[in-house]
Amino acid sequence: MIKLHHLNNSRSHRVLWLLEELGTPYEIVHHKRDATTRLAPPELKKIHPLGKSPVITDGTQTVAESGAIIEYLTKTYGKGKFWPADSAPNWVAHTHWMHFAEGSAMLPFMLALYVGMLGEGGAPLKPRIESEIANHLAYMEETIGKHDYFAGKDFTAADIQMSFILEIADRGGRLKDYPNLAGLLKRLHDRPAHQRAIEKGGPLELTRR
Ligand SMILES: N[C@@H](CCC(=O)N[C@@H](CS)C(=O)NCC(=O)O)C(=O)O
Repeated sequence: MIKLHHLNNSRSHRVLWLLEELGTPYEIVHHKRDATTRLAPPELKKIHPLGKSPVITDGTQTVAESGAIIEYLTKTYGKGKFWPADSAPNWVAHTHWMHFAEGSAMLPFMLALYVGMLGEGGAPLKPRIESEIANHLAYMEETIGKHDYFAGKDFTAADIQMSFILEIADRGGRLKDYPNLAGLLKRLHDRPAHQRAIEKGGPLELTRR
């Protein structure tokens, strides 16, 4: 049985959502962030050395890193759903967006979070961070202007992986300048599986950055 180690208000929401989309049996183990530090509880280190979420176990397998988990679950249990075949015309685009979320787009948002903690001391870095956030969001906006979902006309795993970037941008009030992305986020929220994931894992209350 698949076991998802779910941390409240975290990237594990996307794995929970995927599991609901796939309709495959799974179990959630809830972990709670420390109220002051916002860090994961130490027991997560017993599951994986990084002590972060998401992480899943499935029989003898332990898989960490959201992109790897999403690929593992989709390929093992998806029966061809949500993951374009290697020969499909949108396979390259899908691979790009699967990696872009954590490999490119998250970095300026993480910098905004940490540099924001420096107060005035971080001020010299802010214009560069803001221009990088705008650079990434504008590219995403242009893509969704061409087709409804990141990898083309159909919803795929890449939309789940990219959704966390949309959520963070939305909490920071940034999506008002990107109507295509705001429309996509609404379409994603409207999916019944997304709503079930929120019911089971709790609302996504993310730190503003
Ligand atoms: N790139 C990793 C990031 C994992 C990660 O940093 N998770 C955060 C939650 S969003 C976490 O566990 N933070 C708690 C901590 O670092 O103690 C992924 O996408 O899975």
